[in-house]
Amino acid sequence: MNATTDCLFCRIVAGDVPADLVRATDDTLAFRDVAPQAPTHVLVIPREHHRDIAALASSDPALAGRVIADATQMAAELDLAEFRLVLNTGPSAGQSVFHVHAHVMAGREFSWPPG
Ligand code: DGP
Repeated sequence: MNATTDCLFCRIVAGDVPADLVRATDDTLAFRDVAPQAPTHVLVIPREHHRDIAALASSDPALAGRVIADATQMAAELDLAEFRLVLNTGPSAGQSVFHVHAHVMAGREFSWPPG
């Protein structure tokens, strides 16, 4: 796969696909999910292409840490006292876009176990 042209989230990073940006750092972007599953639903991604959190944590654990740190920092900036943080990893776990992303969801009650 050519990450820059074939990956939807790489195209968002490149500015070729529009996104409702919430936060940007040198390493990560946070933007609103196009199909929100909660009143607040933001995706946090590394700018660099990695397929999923397992691939990212194995090739660059420091960047994996920054994705999580930036997700929690973004939640604090949005005044989200409580939130759900989800990284679907693989199709059977619900991953549909294969550029690692952390879902930050808040503003409603969440059930457990997740479906
Ligand atoms: P997952 O199923 O965990 O891979 O989550 C992918 C999420 O990406 C899903 O919640 C919908 C969201 N999404 C898909 N296409 C777009 C898009 O073009 N823009 C934005 N902002 N979100 C998208």
